[in-house]
Amino acid sequence: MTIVTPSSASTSPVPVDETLAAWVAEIAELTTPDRIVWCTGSTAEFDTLTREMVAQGTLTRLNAEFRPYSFLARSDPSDVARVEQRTFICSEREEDAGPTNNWAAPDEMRATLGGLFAGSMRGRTLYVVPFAMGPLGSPFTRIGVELTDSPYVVASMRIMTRMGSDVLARITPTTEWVRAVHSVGAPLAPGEQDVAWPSNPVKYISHFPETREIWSFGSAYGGNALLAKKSMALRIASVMARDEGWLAEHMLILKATNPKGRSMHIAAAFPSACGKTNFAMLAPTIPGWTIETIGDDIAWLRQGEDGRLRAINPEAGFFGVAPGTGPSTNRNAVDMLWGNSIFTNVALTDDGDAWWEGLTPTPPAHLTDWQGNDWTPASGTPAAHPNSRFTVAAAQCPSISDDWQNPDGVVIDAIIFGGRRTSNVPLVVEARDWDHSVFIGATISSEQTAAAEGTVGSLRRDPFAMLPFCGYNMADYWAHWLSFGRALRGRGRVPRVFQVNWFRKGEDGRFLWPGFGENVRVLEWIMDRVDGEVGAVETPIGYLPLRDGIDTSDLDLADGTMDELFALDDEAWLREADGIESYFAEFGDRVPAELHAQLEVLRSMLRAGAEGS
Ligand code: GTP
Ligand code: SPV
Ligand code: MN
Repeated sequence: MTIVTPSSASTSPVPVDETLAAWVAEIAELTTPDRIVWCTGSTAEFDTLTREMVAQGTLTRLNAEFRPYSFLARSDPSDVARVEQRTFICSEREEDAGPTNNWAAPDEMRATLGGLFAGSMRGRTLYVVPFAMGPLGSPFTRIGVELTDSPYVVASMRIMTRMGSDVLARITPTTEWVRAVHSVGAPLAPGEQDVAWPSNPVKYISHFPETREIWSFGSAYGGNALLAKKSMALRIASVMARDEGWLAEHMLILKATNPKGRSMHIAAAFPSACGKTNFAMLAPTIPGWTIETIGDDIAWLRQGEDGRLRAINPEAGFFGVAPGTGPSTNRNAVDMLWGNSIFTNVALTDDGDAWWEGLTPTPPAHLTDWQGNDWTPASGTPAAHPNSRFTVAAAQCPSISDDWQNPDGVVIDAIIFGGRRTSNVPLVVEARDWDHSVFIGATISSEQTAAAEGTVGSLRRDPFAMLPFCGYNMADYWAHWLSFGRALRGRGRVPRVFQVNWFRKGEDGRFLWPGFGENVRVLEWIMDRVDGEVGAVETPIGYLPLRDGIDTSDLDLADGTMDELFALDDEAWLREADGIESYFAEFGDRVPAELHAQLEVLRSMLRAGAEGS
């Protein structure tokens, strides 16, 4: 850790690019921190930071007997999730942000932020965090620098990204890098006692896509504050990708190998807290299958030299949902969390370990809940916050693939879109062709989760699982996907596309499908379809498995469950079609003609079906 005063910002451990040094000095002048630290990314630095946070009360060290080198952070109760209403895309023109983003004029936003950031780091340290998204040296990789006054952010960024001196050394006058500024917005007066989780009720998560800048104020929660992740690797990167002909997506990447030894790589987009981490680490229930993990949240995809679709996981760690993670749902995640982990807003056991709903079949008799209160099973509230999270290095995952850092990425054979739908959407359906795939992605709706502020359970459109993360007009993003497919078709192979829904419920309100490790049964069908080994039934919404097309042997399903999972209600789908028409209308004439055409195909097939029956 190199400590320098604001006036000598260039005295860093490695030579610093002059533009970077000047920018750090400029931000320091605005935010007036007491000191500046250039982060090296070393283990010693991480150790110092976490010790300081323990002393300060931000972190509690977990009992090393159960969870070595691990910590619990309790956030302010008002700073537990992404704040979509406070997230802005400040493009020059409002129409370039589109109707699904909050827009603010760049000049106005700069003026607002200038006021908020003035003196905002007083009494604190400004950390300079150089980071790479993607393996160093890969053609996919992009660099950024986050300036933050939160040591929690620094420690998390060290786990989640490749961070420190190696990245700093790569920043030269010709390097393109993303500028990201973050402040918790809680300056300290001289001698003022700090709180455990400083934050500010006023929050702004602002993006300037044209200048590739990010300014985040008031929150230290992951998605609002680890700016490499959603802000850079999705919102800013989606704009870079549009301009440069690639894709930045909210997708996991996995490698599946079937008992015949056939392997495929699959990328899947599910909305926040809809199962990406779990699917990426799936422990198959059918013998002979192997699933390996490449990424659990973000994928960057491009056409390789060979014309094939290739993808990397730009991250280096997992910031995963804790509740629901247990030995029977996600064994790999439980095992990877043996140590070296930061837990945020989970409960604390009396012997100093972490606990959350779903970790064990029954809760301990007594806990300290995520807000630091006594808790017993009779309390009637969750002990861990529903959006409590773990932060852990990807390398600790037992199912991590040898290829997870392959600089050339892995070849993607199939893409899956998913969502959380109580009704209507079948367990799995295959798209007819690329245009239909984009139509499916564009019209996905999903029930909202605790990952963002809002009403949990309310159904909303979440196109490509990118609603909160697309840095430009969503209709232009659909057009970009269409043209990306044309480019693939021109030179290589277009991956097959599927939609899944693990969350359909029966009349009793229970999930019809067992999910988790049993999802391998759906993967099996998908792989067999890609290889042309099984037939399908054509329906208005795409190709469905033949009767008994999904292997359900040894599954304890109630009679008629598979019929319910695939039941197609034409009337309900005609209403969906009306909903899609109104949705498209929100984007005016920017909606690609191909998508209107797909809507008409859907309608006419539904009407023909309704007449035929
Ligand atoms: P983000 O990190 O927010 O992007 O979420 P994610 O998509 O990685 O979601 P994650 O895998 O963490 O799952 C979120 C919640 O859904 C957890 O509580 C899981 O236990 C639950 N879940 C995941 N897969 C399944 C499944 O197949 N069936 C059911 N019923 N629940 C699931
Ligand atoms: C999500 O909300 O989709 C996440 C968690 O992956 S966060 O990084 O906080 O956005
Ligand atoms: Mn996510």
